Amino acid sequence: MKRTSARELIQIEHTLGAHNYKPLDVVLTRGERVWVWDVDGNRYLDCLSAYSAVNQGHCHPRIMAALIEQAQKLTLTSRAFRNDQLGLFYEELAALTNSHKILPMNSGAEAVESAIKSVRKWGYEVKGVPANKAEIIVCSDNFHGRTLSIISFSTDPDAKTNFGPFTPGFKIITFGDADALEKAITPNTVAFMVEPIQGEAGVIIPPPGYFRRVRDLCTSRQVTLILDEIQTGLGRTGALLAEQHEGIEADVTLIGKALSGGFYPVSAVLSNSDVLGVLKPGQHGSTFGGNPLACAVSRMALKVLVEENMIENSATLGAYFMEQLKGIRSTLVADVRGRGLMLAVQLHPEAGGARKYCEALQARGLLAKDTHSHTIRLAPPLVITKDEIDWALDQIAPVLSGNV
Ligand code: IF1
Repeated sequence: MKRTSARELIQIEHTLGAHNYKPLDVVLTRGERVWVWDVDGNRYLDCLSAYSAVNQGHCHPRIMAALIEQAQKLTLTSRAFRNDQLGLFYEELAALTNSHKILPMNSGAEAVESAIKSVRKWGYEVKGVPANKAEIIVCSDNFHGRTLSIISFSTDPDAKTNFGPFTPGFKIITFGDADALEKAITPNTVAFMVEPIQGEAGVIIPPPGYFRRVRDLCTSRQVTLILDEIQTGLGRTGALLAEQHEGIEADVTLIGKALSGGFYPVSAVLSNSDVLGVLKPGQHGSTFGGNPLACAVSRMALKVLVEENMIENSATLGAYFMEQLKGIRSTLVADVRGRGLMLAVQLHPEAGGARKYCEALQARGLLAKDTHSHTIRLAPPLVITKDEIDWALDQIAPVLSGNV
């Protein structure tokens, strides 16, 4: 069978594809655990994990087996009928996350949009906010997805410019400033939606005690606390949910990405009974939401995450990785930060931008993504071993020492 070369495949993508990404010119064809291979047989350590959708490692055999077994039985019924996987998915996910109600969706953005709709409805029907006056508070430098309502409250010009007119009803405050939240809350505020750690903004860690105060403010002012754990959740930060580092529980938690181990788009809104309890038949839905294939894959993705100690591995080896990164002597590095295996190396502007260092790492067999120009994100699958981290460090150290 004729093999299409990397150059030909890149050219086809350039000609026929919308240019909404600027990917590294590496054409991947196979993945296993932390390793991926390109069409020319070169091996790379994946330090992006598909933006934390492949926490369990590429093509995890047990999740693959669950996918194949379910795909041979029943893939989709719509929610007009019931299936034998959804209830079990609910039961196992609710037990793992201490949730009382679950809404299954597909993409992360759909989970975010579903939470916005539900919490507005809760505001009108339970809290008593006047019609169409609901306010949701979000943070600057947020990333919650790419749909029109979500980019309506983005502060990133690239994500927002020339997509108007926008959805009203959102207030923007500074991340990490609990006083700003207290000032922004009004009687019409129905929710505060925030990432526990801001991912796309460059792995921004909140100040100690911030989320404790946020939790108390939301409770005392009857404001729903929505934590977007689509990227931070499911072991990425060294805990099942990043909120656990803060010692709090959200009222509504959003998960996605690794909920399927990278095999299938699956997301979910996890809630106390109040918020999702407002949804009645016909008021919300999705063709693929809660389908048996998604549920079977997710059940196994959660099972292996816990049974194979990936969360503990993320905590232990994430701390080791960060300690070793901080030990690299480099005039280029302004900061090293993160939690668990959600790490970032921020370069000084004089370094000339993170992209060229990612390209240098690619040449050494390590795939990483830059964000916000000067930051290299490092987020390998949670199954990584210490030896593989040491190998990664052997590639990163010389690159950060300026030999690019
Ligand atoms: C892209 C990064 C971006 C997310 C959080 C919701 C969503 C995401 C915290 C939406 C998705 C992805 C989207 C992808 C690149 C990546 C990303 F932060 F992970 F790096 F963009 F900021 N909440 N993040 O991180 O989930 O609808 O994509 O399933 O759009 O370029 P989705």
